[in-house]
This record gives sequence, structure tokens and C-alpha cells, in this order.
Amino acid sequence: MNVPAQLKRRTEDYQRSDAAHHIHGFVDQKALNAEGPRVMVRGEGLYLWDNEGKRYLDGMSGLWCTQLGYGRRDLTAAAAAQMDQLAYYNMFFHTTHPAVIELSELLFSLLPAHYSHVIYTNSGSEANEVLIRTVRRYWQVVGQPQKKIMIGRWNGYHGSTLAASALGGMKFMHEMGGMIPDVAHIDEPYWYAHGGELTPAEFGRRCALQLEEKILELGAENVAGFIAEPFQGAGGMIFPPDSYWPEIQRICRQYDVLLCADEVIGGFGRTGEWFAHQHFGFEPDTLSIAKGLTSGYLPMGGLVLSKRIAEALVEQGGVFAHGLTYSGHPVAAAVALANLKALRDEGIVRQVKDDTGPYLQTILREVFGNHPMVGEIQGAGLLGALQFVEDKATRKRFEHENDLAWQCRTFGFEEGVIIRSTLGRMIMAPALVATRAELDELVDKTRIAVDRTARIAGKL
Ligand code: PXG
Repeated sequence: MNVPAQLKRRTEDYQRSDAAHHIHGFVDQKALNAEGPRVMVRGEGLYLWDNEGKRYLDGMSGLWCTQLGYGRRDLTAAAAAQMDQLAYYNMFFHTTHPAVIELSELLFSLLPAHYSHVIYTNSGSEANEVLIRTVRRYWQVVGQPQKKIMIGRWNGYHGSTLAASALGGMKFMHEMGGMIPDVAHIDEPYWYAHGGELTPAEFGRRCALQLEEKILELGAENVAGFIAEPFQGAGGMIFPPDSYWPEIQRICRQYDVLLCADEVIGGFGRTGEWFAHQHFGFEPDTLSIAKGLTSGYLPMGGLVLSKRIAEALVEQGGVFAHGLTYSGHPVAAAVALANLKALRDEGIVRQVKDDTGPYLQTILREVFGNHPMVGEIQGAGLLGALQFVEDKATRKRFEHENDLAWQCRTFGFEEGVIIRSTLGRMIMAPALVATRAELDELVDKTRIAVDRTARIAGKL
């Protein structure tokens, strides 16, 4: 008998049960229970449908992850075929399997040549957990075991587990659950908010020099690595000034501090390059990856290592005391392989670089360049951020910018578009398969949401 997997129920019914059983992420659960979450039931291409049948253009690729959009039958077919053949095996006790090997062959064919090895995880948070242990192990192996301190950035985001949130710079996360030792932070390169009278170039250098000061304060002999997102994602889609990354790279090399790029959001074509560090032109020692690796169809992440680190671990490191049950999971690996093949063979990353990326950047500037509410537009490829501002001349931000941006997001939902708000910035990161027409729709609907917000703020 052909019975649907999920019989449709009333939205209130789902909401009641959701409230009875779930603690959602980054939300006041009591308030959410009173309001009731939207119940999403279907996705196809860039579009989502909720349980009421309302359609949304998903301008955020889920949570920055559905590079190929929803409903790709080649990905579901790859998962089904792998499940039939070998649903689970692991990489423990002298075993491996073809799915993970083929994935890694393709992954390293897409990466710059100085990377050679990867440790797979199930998420970005885990990739950064693994990062801390791997980097510290590396320094032990090469005879500098006192090099343990990781430096991150205030307002950086590296995940929600204990050590990953410690690397991140969200103080409200540190306050809830505590910190781990041997982690330090420097300021974020957010010129619009903190640049004051400095030019972006001066400010970018000044922020980078904080790393040098922090290394000298802690002692270079004690610092293991510096971790940062090439552009800050969850913190507000903030692009650093051009002067920032070259200076950071110089400092890391000068003091022999490993440069660890968190590519969880920036990787897999988001900027039009395969990896965001290539867009900014620097060469990290490690890359944390997740999200777009599988287009979010199954959980998978990883820590990519440069040859320098991998060689030390392999040749001199002996037993590497780490292992996850699902590391390199065959079904996730098969989906990741199909996903990367599609991104490459259908020319999707190239299309973002040559066509849809520049197109989105152009229309964002045409539509919002003179908007009374928008002080800055940042982005590259299929990424865009709009900075709300009260007074453009002084870059004075609204006192309640967070509330305004949240309101704008709610207006977006009403208009049928999903955009993200953080502090006073509106963010978009649509699937990489977006057409020009879909990008027009994204920007048009965002414009309506921003105009409605501007009316509330007295700017229109
Ligand atoms: N690093 C970065 C840069 C991330 O953005 C993680 C690590 C953690 O990955 P996992 O797979 O453990 O979630 C992330 C996650 C948002 C938002 O609203 C962003 C993330 C997660 C949830 C919400 O922008 N990024």
C-alpha cells in the first residue's frame, strides 16, 4: 500500500508538539512557543513551502548550505545507491571504503596543491573541535609542545560545542557554559561599526596588528594558531578591508603561528571561488569545512590539512588519538561526491564567478546604493549584506538596530522571501544555482521589506 511517510497535520498541531519537545537554537524558547514556529514541509530549487502552502524564496540557502538548492534527485539517488550497497562502515581498525576515497580524490583536485589530508567530521563545530586537538598535536610532534594557545576574534563564529564556541567570540555564548583554557581573542575587522576616523585600509592594518600585539603579549613560543572566517558569516557577513588578510598572513608566518581558515560558510563556491581564502588571496594552513560540502543534504564536515601538518602527523606523530564513529560516513560521502561533481561539472561555481555573482552585486548596488536606510553594501559572489544606518554621514547606527533588522526579516517572510538579520545587517546567501530571474526576485522582495522597515524607522 502506498502510504505517505508523513500525513499532513494542522500547523497548530505541529507547533504544540514542537513546543512540548524541542529547545531550538539561539532563541527564547518561551517566546517562540507563544508565537509558534513556521513549519517547513517542502523544498524545490530555491523555494520552500510551509505547512500552510505559502511559498518562500530561500535567500539563505537554509543555513548557508544548500549550494545546489532543494530537491536534487542526483543527490538523493547517490544516497539511496550507497545505502543499498554499504549503508555504514567506518575508518577505524585498518579499514576504509570507496565512497570516502572517491570524495577525497575529488576534494583535493579542487583544492590548492599544498593541501593533502582531511579528517572528516559531522559538522562545522566538530571540525573546529578537531582543529584544536590537531594543531596542538602538530606542535607536540614537531617539538614545541608549549605552543597551545589559539587566538580567535570577537564576534567570530566557529560553532556551538564548548571548544568551538570558545574559539568564537560571541561573549553571550562564553557566559553560558564557560570557556576552555588557552584561548584568546582580538577585535573583528568591522570597519563600518568600529573604524572611526580611520580609512578602511588603515583600520584593516590596525586590526591585523592586534594579532601581532597579542602574539607578543602571550609569547610566540606559546601560540599555536589563529582562527578566523575569511569573512564573518553569522557575525553579520562582514568583509574585512583589503589590507587585512595580507598583514595577518605576514604576522602568522613571521611568528610561526598556524593560520586556520574557517571555510564552513565561505567554502564550495559561495564567493565565486571554490574557497573564500582564494577570493581574499591568502594561504591558510588548515581549512574547516562543512555545510556546502554536501549542500546540507546530509551532515558532514572536515578539517583539511596542509602537507606540512599532515606530513608531520603521519611521519612522526605515531598514533593519532582521535576518531568519530561517523567520520567519512559512506552515505554522506556519496552525497558530497555527487554534490561536488555537480558544482564542478555543471559549471555552477564558474557561473557564480562570471555571471550570477557579478549580477547580484550589481543589482544590490543599483537598488540599495542610494537607499536612505542602507549605509554600506558588502558581498561577493552570491553573498550580500546591507548595513542599516541612521545617519550616513557619521555612520551612526540605530540604537535598536537589532530589532529593526529582525522586523525587516519578518517583513521578508510576509513578502515570501527569507533573508537573515544580525545586529543591524540584512544578509543574503542564496543557493548557487540561482538564476538571474531568481536573484531579481530576491532583491525586489528584499527591497519591499527594507522599505517597510525604513517607514517604521522614519527614513521613508
Ligand atoms: N564555522 C562557521 C564559520 C559557521 O558559520 C560553524 C562553524 C558550525 O557549524 P555547525 O555545522 O556545527 O553548525 C558555523 C555554523 C547563522 C548560523 O544564523 C550560522 C551557522 C550555524 C547556525 C546559524 O548565520 N554557522
